[in-house]
Amino acid sequence: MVKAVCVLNGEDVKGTIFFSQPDDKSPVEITGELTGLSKGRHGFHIHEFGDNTNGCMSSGPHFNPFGKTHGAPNDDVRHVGDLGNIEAPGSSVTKIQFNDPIISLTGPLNIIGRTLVVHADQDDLGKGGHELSATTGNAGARIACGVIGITK
Ligand SMILES: [Cu+2]
Ligand SMILES: [Zn+2]
Repeated sequence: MVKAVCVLNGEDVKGTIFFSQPDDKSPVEITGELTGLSKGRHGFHIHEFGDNTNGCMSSGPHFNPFGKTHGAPNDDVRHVGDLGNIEAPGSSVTKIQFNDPIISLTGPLNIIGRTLVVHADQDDLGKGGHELSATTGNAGARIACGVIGITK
């Protein structure tokens, strides 16, 4: 079992997200809680760099080792870092629990040392027809981020 953690820190949005993977063939389970998110969907991605020297902007583009187009988590054509959207209830804590079969905590698709980003807006999953749909899902500002680290 490999486990990782990310403490997200934004102006209003804060939380902790846990990643676990029983072995390198298994999906990664993502769980956690966030506070301060506005009601509705928010883009949720792994960005390439674990660099927050200039805040969330220094984390670069979506983690995309295969040079693919932005997509939905269940699309064949997606960035490795495309985890889609999380949905906030608005008035209470946002609870997160889902699996992703593409990201990994070991090997070439390892996300440890990269940055988890929560966006202001909904990720259109590549289908919004905006010029940014194919690269970012037009998900807007990076409102919280944190570097993913190894934990026990
Ligand atoms: Cu993003
Ligand atoms: Zn993407």
